[in-house]
Amino acid sequence: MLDPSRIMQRCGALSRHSELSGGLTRVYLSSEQAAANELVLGWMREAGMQAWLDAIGNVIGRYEGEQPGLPCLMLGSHLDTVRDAGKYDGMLGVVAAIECVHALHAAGKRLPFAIEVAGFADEEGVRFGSTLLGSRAVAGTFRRDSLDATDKNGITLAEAMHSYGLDPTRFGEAARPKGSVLAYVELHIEQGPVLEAEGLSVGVVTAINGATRYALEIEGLAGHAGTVPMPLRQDALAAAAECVLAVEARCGREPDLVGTVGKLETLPGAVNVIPGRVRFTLDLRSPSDTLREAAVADLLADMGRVCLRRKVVFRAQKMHDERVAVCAPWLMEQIGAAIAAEGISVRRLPSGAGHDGMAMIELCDIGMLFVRCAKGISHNPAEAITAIDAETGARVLLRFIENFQARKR
Ligand code: HGY
Ligand code: MN
Ligand code: MN
Repeated sequence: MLDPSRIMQRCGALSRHSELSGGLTRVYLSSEQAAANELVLGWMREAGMQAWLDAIGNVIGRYEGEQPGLPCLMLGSHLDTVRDAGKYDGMLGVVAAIECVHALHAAGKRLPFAIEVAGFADEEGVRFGSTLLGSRAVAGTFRRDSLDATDKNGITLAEAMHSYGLDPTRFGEAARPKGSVLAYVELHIEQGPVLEAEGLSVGVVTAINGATRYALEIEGLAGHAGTVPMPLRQDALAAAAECVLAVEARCGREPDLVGTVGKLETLPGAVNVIPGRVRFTLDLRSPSDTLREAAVADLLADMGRVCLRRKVVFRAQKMHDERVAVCAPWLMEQIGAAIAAEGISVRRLPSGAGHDGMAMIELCDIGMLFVRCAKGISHNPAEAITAIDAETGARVLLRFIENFQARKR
């Protein structure tokens, strides 16, 4: 009853709604996201669900249980992407979940709980810097001051919501009451090499690594590249370069720590001007919150010292900070049982990548099912999966759903 070619075709269809010609970039509250949402709403309705856009811009589909109004098992993932993204990060989880509901509906099957599929609107946090905005609203942890965050054009989240047709003052309406969601379970590509290296198509996630993001700025003194002697320079980019290498050195010291400077902007950005200002980002992850917090403290101190020595000003603004999100053992068991029933050995593994479960854990227990992706490549247009693995993932998810036993939290 599951149609893997439809899963692959739908991920392809979604990838065509992009601001990037020849590639995939779809950010929160963009016209591209509005177009992609329309596709997903239609697929949800075809699968027998009521479907709507919630107060923060998530796409939600609901398939009633044996009687209307029952608490739901929530599935899904995110529909926004990074810049120049692959077509499966996020989208596969939404499309595969819809495929499972489609199969239940085609078989006229109703379960002792409702099923909801969420297409979260902003997991990547590319447009406004902070992340998980859609899932935080559902979990009831969305912070009002997030509405003041601005994008690269100075548009605030509140203004973007208005232009999108949403009332920013009503974001609270997306929040779910405790108990209305029995569990949140997300199917997602692994975005790492483990499953492929071990010849496995699927795996059970144990925990989602903690993550910290900072927006950093160094202010030096712009000057004439031809006239200012080297010892007199306050070169913001040279200082930033030392900071970037400090990230690499500090994180390279610990196996359970990764640090990335993903974005760096040099101003004014002319070949013959000493850079007066640099804005850059820091992304730090670890399965240990203690390790991550220590690394953040060390790096901010190191960067401060570099800037002091170079007589430039250092500014740091925390944009995101999420502790490790541990998947519930009872959900890991039920997902594992569904994998074993397919004759696949059950591999448990942590997620180095962040996911909406980091927000949803405030509302309910969370579980994740990983699907193998080629060479573990992700956040890259080369991201790829096979139709067979897409089908296996959907088959395991459907078996998990049909055997799901709710637990009290
Ligand atoms: O950054 C992450 O780990 C996720 O893709 N948002
Ligand atoms: Mn991602
Ligand atoms: Mn993702």
